[in-house]
Amino acid sequence: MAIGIDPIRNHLDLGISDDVLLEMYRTMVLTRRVDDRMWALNRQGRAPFVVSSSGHEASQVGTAAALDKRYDWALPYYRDVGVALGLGLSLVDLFLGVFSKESDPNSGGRQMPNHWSHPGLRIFSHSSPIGTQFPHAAGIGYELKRRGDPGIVMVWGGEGATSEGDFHEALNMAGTRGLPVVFVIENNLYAISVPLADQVAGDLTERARGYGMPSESVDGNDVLEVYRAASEAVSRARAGGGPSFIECRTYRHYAHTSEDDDKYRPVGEIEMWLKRDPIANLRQYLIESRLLDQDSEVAIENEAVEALSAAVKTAEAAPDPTDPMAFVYARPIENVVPVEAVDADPPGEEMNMVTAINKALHEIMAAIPETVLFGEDVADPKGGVFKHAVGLTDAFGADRCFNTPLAESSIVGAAIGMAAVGARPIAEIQFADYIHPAFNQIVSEAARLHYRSGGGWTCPIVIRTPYGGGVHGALYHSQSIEAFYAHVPGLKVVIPSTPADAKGLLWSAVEDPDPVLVLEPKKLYRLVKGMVPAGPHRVPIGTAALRRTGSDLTIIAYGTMAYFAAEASDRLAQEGIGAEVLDLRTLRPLDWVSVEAAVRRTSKVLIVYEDNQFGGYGAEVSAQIAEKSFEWLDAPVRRYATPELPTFPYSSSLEDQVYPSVEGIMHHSRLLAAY
Ligand SMILES: Cc1ncc(C[n+]2csc(CCOP(=O)(O)OP(=O)(O)O)c2C)c(N)n1
Repeated sequence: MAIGIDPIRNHLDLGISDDVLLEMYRTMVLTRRVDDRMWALNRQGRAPFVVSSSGHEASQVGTAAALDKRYDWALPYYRDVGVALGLGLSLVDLFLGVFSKESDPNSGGRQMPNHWSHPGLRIFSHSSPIGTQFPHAAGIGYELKRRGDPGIVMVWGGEGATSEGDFHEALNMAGTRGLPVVFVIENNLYAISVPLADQVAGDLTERARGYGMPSESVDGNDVLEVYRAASEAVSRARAGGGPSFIECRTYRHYAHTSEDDDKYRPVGEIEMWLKRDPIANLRQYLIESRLLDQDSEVAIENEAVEALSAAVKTAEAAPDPTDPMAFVYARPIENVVPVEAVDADPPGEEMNMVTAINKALHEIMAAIPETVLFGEDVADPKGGVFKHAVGLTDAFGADRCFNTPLAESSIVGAAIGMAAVGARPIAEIQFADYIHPAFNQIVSEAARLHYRSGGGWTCPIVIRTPYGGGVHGALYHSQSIEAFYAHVPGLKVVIPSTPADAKGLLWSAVEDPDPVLVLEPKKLYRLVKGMVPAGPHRVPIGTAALRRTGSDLTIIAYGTMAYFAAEASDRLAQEGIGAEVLDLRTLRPLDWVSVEAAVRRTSKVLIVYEDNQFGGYGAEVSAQIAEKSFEWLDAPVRRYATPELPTFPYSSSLEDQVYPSVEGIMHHSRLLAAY
């Protein structure tokens, strides 16, 4: 038999009615015609960028058809025109994306075409970094399972994506937790120009089997075979049988995108695969099954072309987006009232910072049932390496406070997915030094989600992590990472320096619709004590606190350095130097009005931070003061930070020389006061 569909097997045996099969055929034809039209529009200069889907139709339409549109969630990748159409994305919506229009439901013209997002269809926002969608799918699956939701998740990618760490982390998480996720890989033999042999050692399905899930490879050009595998996997997931992996072996007919010269495929290969065209396969089957004749075939083609022309016309005429600044944050924050009075310790019970965090987590999780806390070693009986999570698993159950595999990217990625389906995840990175594998998920995904989906999705996740030095933690338990993340629009970054603030900022972070990175100065965990109010206590994000007053200079600091600065101020007062201390508490957004008011009050500013000085957060504060408040200054802005070191050395005799100290702050303050 020249074509790929086994004539003995019948679609009815697979539970596909004649009408449904014809509908699948229609969607496959439409997908092909969309691709043709996109290429034509590109050549005419009307569509700047095309991602081609031709050849993948059976893999896409066959998998999407296995989903229950009432409940299930989908994370298609950029090539998945057939998935998007199969799930109900309208042609107009698709072309609004191609023409990057204001009403483009995917991104309001912010992302390239084919970066799908449609909350109404439960299609979660897709971005460009390869593989980042897999942990999102695991997170969605986790939350659906936890809630007993009837839905399951399907996530798609190319075979190149299976080399990314996120792919492996997500499969591992799905495997260890038995999550209802179906992983579909459309193996078209090339990742742009890189052939399969240079991409994958061994067999794709073995990769998945290693994570403890059923895994099979199917002819991706045979829509019935694809559907059979997908519906089995979907049923298994829905019945509580956990994740599955499906490799669809297929081929893309044209170049990777309109930017690709396509000069890497051997002569004859394309022609060989064209003979296995998935649409021709299904057409032949339909004809043999007497479900399609020449007239109906022509009618389906004409229908597709007419619908396309109408959609292109409507979409192209739609208004362009106008405001590039919209949607950076779901809740933009800008403090407008400067802090003038010293922040008094609130009434409450005295405790250290780590106890305050533990109590806050207990209260928050009791008050907000959507909260879920997870990370490495957080579950009872360990309760976190700093003991801040003790009792949470016992109090709220093993599904609300749980250990994850040791894989930071998927910790954050899963949080993003959980939040997409209504959870309020509190993800923990055990030490800030180990947050870097999650940089992509934090910066490219969480921080950009609201913006890139034109406000379609929020990302209310909290990422807590202990950071900073002065604890003999050496190079990999001492890092200050705030500058990397405070640089990123879309993220909020907070750092408490008192037990009350640790609780209050955490509470505000959990309730905020944007991703919030909470950096906890671990040196202060047991060093600082203070009064902490019982019950809900919120410290507004974006508002600094005045810790000390003084008219000779202002010390701007945060975290441990704010604590040190307060002590330095007390000792300087005995020398007759009045040093005001402004504790920023939030690094992004910066409480500029309070900084500006402080500059006007004292006209001299010392910025203290324990990161290395060059390019640190203090550089930004200093630059803003120089730009906006220059006339108020009586001396150059001074910075006191760590010298240019790759973090603090282990030996006390070395670390003590370079870790910023109370004496150091006093020294710099004296110089500034005398200027
Ligand atoms: C992390 C990352 N690295 C590189 C790229 C550039 N890039 C875009 S598509 C692509 C190939 C992806 O191949 P595959 O996953 O097999 O999917 P296909 O495009 O073949 O469908 C590459 C390298 C990217 N988008 N993201």
